[in-house]
Amino acid sequence: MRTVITYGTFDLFHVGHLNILKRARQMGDRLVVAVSTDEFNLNMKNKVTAIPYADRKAILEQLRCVDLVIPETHWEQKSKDVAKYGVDTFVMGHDWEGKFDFLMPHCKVVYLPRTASISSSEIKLHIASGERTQLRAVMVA
Ligand code: C2G
Repeated sequence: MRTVITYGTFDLFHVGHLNILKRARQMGDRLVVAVSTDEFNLNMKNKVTAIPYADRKAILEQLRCVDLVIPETHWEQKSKDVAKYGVDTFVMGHDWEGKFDFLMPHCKVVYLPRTASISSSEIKLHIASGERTQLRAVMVA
């Protein structure tokens, strides 16, 4: 059983999140997703999530490509998670390039290209601007 893990907030779920989760799942037989709690986002990422942790977790748990959702409560939990879940591959978007190379002795570390022109903050700005256009990002197969 090849286990893949990835981490994120997944606020205002969008196709950029879906793309990385689908691609991560294709790298193994099981995908574990560590979702940042509201407290972790506020205290450690200085992010106020629009959607509460419980709802972000419920959405991810309904995706065919996600097998298990766990909470992300602190930066340092990754090494323990890799051991606890028998992780073979750790996946993140390339905006995190290099930041998690310390995991390399324990598992494969893969940084994937981000999906262009979509992010939770872009969605918030787009709505706040009153734009009558749509945010168009590309879904990968
Ligand atoms: N992502 C992407 N394309 C986008 C937006 C996000 O590929 N257009 C990826 C990010 O690179 C990340 C994942 O989707 O791998 C989740 O993104 P966020 O919810 O923004 O999570 P982040 O704030 O990057 O938190 O310990 C790691 C952190 O929890 C990651």
